[in-house]
This record gives sequence, C-alpha cells and structure tokens, in this order.
Amino acid sequence: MADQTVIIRRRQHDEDLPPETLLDMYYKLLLSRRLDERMWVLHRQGKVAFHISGMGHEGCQVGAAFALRRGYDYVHPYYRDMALCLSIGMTARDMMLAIYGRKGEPSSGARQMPAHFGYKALNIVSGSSPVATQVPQAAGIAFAERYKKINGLLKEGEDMRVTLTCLGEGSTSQGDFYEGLNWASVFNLPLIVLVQNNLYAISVPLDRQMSVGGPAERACAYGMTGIAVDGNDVIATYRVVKEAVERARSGQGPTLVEAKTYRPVPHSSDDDDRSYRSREEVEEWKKKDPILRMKAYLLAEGVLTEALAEEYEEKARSEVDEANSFAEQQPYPDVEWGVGPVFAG
Ligand SMILES: Cc1ncc(C[n+]2csc(CCOP(=O)(O)OP(=O)(O)O)c2C)c(N)n1
Ligand SMILES: [Mg+2]
Repeated sequence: MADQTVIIRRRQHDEDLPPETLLDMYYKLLLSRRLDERMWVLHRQGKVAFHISGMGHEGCQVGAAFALRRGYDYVHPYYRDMALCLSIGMTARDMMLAIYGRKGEPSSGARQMPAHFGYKALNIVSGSSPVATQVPQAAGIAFAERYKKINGLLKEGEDMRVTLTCLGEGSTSQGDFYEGLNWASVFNLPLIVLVQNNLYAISVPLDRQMSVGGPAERACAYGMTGIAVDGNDVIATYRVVKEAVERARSGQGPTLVEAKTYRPVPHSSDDDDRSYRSREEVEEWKKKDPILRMKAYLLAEGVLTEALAEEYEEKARSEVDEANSFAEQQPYPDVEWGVGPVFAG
C-alpha cells in the first residue's frame, strides 16, 4: 500500500510539479526558516522589538501559495504567513525592513507592526491586528470578483481571481469567521479559507476553542466543502488547495481547508510556552518538521542531492545576511509619515 502511494505521487509530479518547481518550493521553505531564525536572534540581541514566527507552518503555506496563480490571485494573510508571502513574491529584504521598522517597508511603510504582510503589486492585502478580521474582508474581495464575472466586467479572456485568506484555529472562534464563511457560501464566492491549526491560541488549547475535532468539521454548517490535510506535508497541502482553487475559479464556491500543523516555538518573542505545554510534546512535533520531511522526500525521489541541499543552505544564509545588512542601514520613516495616507500612497 505504501509503495502504491509513492507511485501515485510520482505520476502526479510529472504533470504539474516538475523537479524545478519542487526545488523552488524547497528553497522557499528554507529561506523562510532561516529568516525566521535570524529574527529570533535579532530580537534576543535587542535589535528589534518584536517577532512573531511562522516556524513549523512553512509547509502548508508554501504548498498553498504554489497552488495559486501567484501575483494574480489575492492573498489576505495572517501574521505567521512569511513563507506564504515569500512564495508569492515578497523578498527577504521586505521582511527585514518590516522587522526593523525602516523606511521603504512595503506593507505599510513601517506603520504597522511586523508580520502585517502586504504588497499591492502582488495582490497581497495587509491585514489588521484583531484576529479573523481578514475573513470577511477576503470574502468581500471574492464577492467583487464574482460580481465582475456575473456582470461581464472581467476583461476578455480574464479569469476570476481566487482569494486565499489564512488564520489560526483559535481565531475561528471569532464572529468574523462565521460571517465571512456564511457569506462566501451563500454567494458561491471564489474564496479559500486556510486555517492553520497548530493546536494552540497562545496558551489556549484546541479543546477549549471547539467541541468538534477541528475547524474543517465546521464547514458543513455553512454548506461548503471542508477538508483537513496534513499541513506539514507540502505536496498534500498543494493538492488540496489546488482543487479548491479549481472549484473557486470555475464558480463552484468556497472551500475551508484545515492544515494540521504545529508551532515549535513560543507564540511570539514575548511568550513563554513552558507554562502551558510540555517539552516532550514540542520535541515530538519537531520530528514532523515540514522542511525535514520535504528534504527527505526530495532526496528519496532523486530530485535533491546533499550537495545541492548544501548549496541552497549557503544561498539562503547569504540572502538573509544581505537583507539584514540592507535593512539595518535604512533610515526610519519620517515622523510626518506616521499620520500619512491610509488608503493610498
Ligand atoms: C480579536 C483579537 N483578540 C485577541 C487577540 C490577541 N491574539 C493575538 S494572536 C492570538 C492567538 C490566535 O491563535 P490562533 O488563531 O490559533 O493562531 P496562532 O497564533 O496559533 O497561529 C490572540 C488571542 C487579537 N489579536 N485579536
Ligand atoms: Mg493556533
């Protein structure tokens, strides 16, 4: 049975995941992880004020990003989505500018906290700090696309843009989640809601948020497709999101995807996770790390070699170094910019 699974996956790769795409995915995982690690160090060195990490979540984010038409479809991310945004086209420099709060930072010109990712030219929409507010906003974007489609307002040969939005499982307890999903389902909107279920909302475990097994089970209440996937498996997530993209783009409505994952680090630079979970639990999950798994898989497939993996490590390290020195040398924004434009500029 296990052998058959491998064969099926190999065939699927032949179609839409050629080796260069798989390696591109691998590099995005690596770059995000190495940037993230550097940010923790910068915080502990006192060079930056705050860091909220995407570690452990990179697998589902890269898988989801590659299933989209990147730069064409809309993405309304949440604070852990560094690997997602790097995969769409943001750069290591963009991420470093944000964490240092320097002039030229693309998300908000450094007026938001770091990890409020946004990039207008890539259709990445910057979110607000209250969790889950992005869900009805993303449904609104999807509504506009559907409206354009129905009323013949899309350009000749233009497809409906799909909107992907992300949030954590704890944030599904917010009313915004219900409103966004219900609206999307009633109006058949081209929306994908990716819940990154890492089992905790800061210190609050899953079973204190819901009495069902996980967020995907909630989909039936909205009359929409709900799928749970191993979020530490890049390719599995890619497949599920790709199907959701096809459903959305062809007018068959929204999908709720639950990616089961884990954050192996504290909630943020200001959290001590030892107060609410055991070290044994964290160590167990580290064995299922999405990057280790993707690496093992690509080595077994003959797509990656140890030598190439080392080259990628070196490339990621120098990209992080370069971005760090660049951002550190940029000035802070002008004071007047603090009360500058909100909707344009
Ligand atoms: C409306 C609102 N309430 C509380 C917070 C504080 N807060 C920030 S992140 C977070 C936990 C969210 O957990 P989850 O949705 O599971 O996402 P995760 O951080 O685990 O990825 C909380 C309570 C907030 N930002 N917004
Ligand atoms: Mg969570």
